[in-house]
Amino acid sequence: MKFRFLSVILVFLFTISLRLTSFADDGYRLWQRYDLIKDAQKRQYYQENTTGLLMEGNSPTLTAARQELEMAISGLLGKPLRSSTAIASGVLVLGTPQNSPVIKSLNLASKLVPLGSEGFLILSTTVNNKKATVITANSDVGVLYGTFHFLKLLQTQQDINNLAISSAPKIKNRILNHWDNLDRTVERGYAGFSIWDWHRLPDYIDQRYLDYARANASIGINGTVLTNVNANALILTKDYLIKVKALADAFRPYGLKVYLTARFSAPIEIGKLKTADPLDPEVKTWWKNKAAEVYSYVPDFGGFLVKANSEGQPGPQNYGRNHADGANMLADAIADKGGIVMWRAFVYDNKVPDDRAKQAFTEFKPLDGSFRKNVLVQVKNGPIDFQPREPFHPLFGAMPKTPLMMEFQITQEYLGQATNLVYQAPLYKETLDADTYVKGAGSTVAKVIDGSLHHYQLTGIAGVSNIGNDRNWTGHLFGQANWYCFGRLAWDPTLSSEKIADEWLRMTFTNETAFLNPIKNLMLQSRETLVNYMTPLGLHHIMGYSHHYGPGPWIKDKQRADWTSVYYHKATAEGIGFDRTPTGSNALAQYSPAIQQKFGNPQTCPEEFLLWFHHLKWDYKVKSGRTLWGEICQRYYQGAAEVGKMRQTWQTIQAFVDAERFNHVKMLLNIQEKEARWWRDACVLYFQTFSGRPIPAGLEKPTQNLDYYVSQDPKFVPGN
Ligand code: BDP
Repeated sequence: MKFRFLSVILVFLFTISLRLTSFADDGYRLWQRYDLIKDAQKRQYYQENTTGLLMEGNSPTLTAARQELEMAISGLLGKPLRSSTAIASGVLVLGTPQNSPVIKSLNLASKLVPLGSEGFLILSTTVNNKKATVITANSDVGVLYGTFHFLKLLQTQQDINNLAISSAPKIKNRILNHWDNLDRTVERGYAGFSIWDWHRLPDYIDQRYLDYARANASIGINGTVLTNVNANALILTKDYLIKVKALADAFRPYGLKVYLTARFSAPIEIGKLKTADPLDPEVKTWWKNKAAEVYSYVPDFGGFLVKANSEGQPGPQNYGRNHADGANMLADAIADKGGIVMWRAFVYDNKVPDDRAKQAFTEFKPLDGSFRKNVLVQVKNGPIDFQPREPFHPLFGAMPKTPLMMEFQITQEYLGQATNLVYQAPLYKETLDADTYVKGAGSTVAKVIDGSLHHYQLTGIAGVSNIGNDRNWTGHLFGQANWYCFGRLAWDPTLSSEKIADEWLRMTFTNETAFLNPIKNLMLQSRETLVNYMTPLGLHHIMGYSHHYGPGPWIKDKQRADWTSVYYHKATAEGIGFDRTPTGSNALAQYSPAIQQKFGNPQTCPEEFLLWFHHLKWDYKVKSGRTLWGEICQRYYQGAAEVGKMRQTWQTIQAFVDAERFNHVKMLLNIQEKEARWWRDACVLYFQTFSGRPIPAGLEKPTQNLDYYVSQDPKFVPGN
């Protein structure tokens, strides 16, 4: 009897542990989880609307769409999706008017034409008096995008009757930039090593490559630059090009084009030429032949991304030529193949005795209009370098005759790397929605880069990837939301941060509102929280030296002044901040008069940019009525305290998340809180040495003294 009782207990415990392990989840599936919808009624409803699949084409792209639907429907609804050969009630009809006679018979041309080569249409309709859902487009890849959109409706449990969705991307080239080296280290990568396993390519096609392509297609990303902007010319040799071809072949069905970074000195390094001068005929011929070779492996190769004459990279200026000379030479080499050159404007030189924030504008503005038609100038969102907050880059309001491409950083180099939860959509939106006033009010950065303001034909947006070979892809599970939101905003910059967070959370975790509400708020607040504990009120570039991890406002006396912190905060016994008004560097003059007027006066300058543009006395009164010193302290403490609240909020949703993912985020929030307090204490103590004022009453005292924080110098920070 006793034995039986014991065995019943054992079986019970075993079952529970099985259940728990089956709930455990390492995050590999991203937002494409397709777990059974628990609500039987909802399942029934979706089943009635997905009774079969009528799809006539069988291109690799349509096959990918079919496979995705089959996998998703059987997961979400617990039943296989059968192929239909005829219209039955509730059938899904997929295809283009070219490959599907049923779709052709619906005469959708007037609706399809405006959607271009990538847009899609999802329609609830009746065919032969039978209810059907049609997913169609002008191209197979449009159908694939539509398929992912349809699946999102199921995953986020939306109504799927009466659908009349038409969607087309607002920006043409939506591209990830991988800063991945050929030895598989990733510059500023915090999620392990590179996902490109060059050693085993071309013969070994890791399942990850396909899952990567699926994930990108699901959010409309249509290009990937495989290699670091600090480029290695070897990628352009035959040994590597055959590997590049293998990746391109794997990605092609998903509409994902491959691009490479071009090292400007490649003609010397791998071509044995004496020069890389862009005007030298031999150099031109070398690149033309090289391009032809690349296209012989990858016929739909996208083109080159180039970092030139920046941070020690070679470029046209080595030969007395300018950026347009360099970009145009490469552009000519690939123009007849339809390739593009993305030429980066991230240039600054410590030998130039001018505010670093001004230098890109100074170099590029005079070149407006002198680039070839297939060149995009790729500009970082702000004029310094992916700081937690920067004003928009002044070039966005200054190059009406040159297509400008946005460069955001998805990897969190300056945003707590992969230990901090920071949802970046609000950062991206802040830049996209910023008004350049270049053609009067409403000339937003988004309208510049989507081409609508200056009628650019060629448009683009890039995100520096946060992807590595960690099981969960991005190191921090919530880093996935940044990959996701980049793709969604690249497709449609007008989407709200809130809507994107909602979609991502529903697909990644659950549709339960008791989970969604608090965690969505947590995400939406997270970026401002980080700004507060790192760089409040317009402070910038005060992080640890070189690895950029942790606080380092005391960094000075390095090989380059523009890589120190004191260059940027300019704290003295009188005050703090970088004067970029006419009494200082006058970087403000690079913006339109409306902005100059507003930002030039500390009283009207948005407080979030106060110390970006102004050097102010410690006793300067800010909007809250506090002194500047008091406000700086207040923000640092508030930021750190908010991370404590994030940690508590996460604790309240435990019931909705599997143990593995719950604990992953929980442990990282513990780390984030420690780091936020580290930033707070280090910065407040350091700035106090200038302000000479006490930490306001009511705020807890730092546990260590300043020397302790200054002596912290972690040695092996990833991504460095
Ligand atoms: C900086 C990074 C550096 C990059 C550089 C760039 O610290 O690793 O190479 O940007 O964008 O943010 O070229």
